[in-house]
Amino acid sequence: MDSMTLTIIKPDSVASGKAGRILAHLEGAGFSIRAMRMTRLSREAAAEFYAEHRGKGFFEPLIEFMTSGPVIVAALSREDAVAELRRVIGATDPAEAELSTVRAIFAESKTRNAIHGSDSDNSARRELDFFFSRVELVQNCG
Ligand code: 3AN
Repeated sequence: MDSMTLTIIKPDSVASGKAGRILAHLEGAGFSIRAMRMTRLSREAAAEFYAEHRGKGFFEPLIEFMTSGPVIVAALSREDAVAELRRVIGATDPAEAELSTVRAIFAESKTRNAIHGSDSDNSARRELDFFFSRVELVQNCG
């Protein structure tokens, strides 16, 4: 059965004109786009989204980067969506990401790493709720 996960096409991808190719890559990997929006994260929104990383060394650079320009947030569905998206995205550090993963192809560094994918079913639920209303998600899945 299909499940859902959340992706963010990060500011580096949008600014360098890679958003369309990344979304095409995800569709090619079997994901359906169920909801999607372009937005610019406020500092408050980014800090809340990444609350679990507060206090870590990379937190400030991460918030700085994620608020540096527009992002595209999307709800994606397919079978085993969370794990499959993580696999298709590749490792956090693009230098360690497997060939043909999104980060191996499109990312520059550990921070400017092109894309986000929820890391568990619980995170996916929280992150989908963070960006999309239940009504939006249910309507678009009918
Ligand atoms: P992922 O996006 O691979 O799930 P997370 O959720 O652990 O990674 O971290 C969130 C974001 O924080 C990453 N996408 C990356 O941009 C940044 N990040 C994580 N670890 C580091 C690190 N050691 N150095 C720099 N940035 C990091």
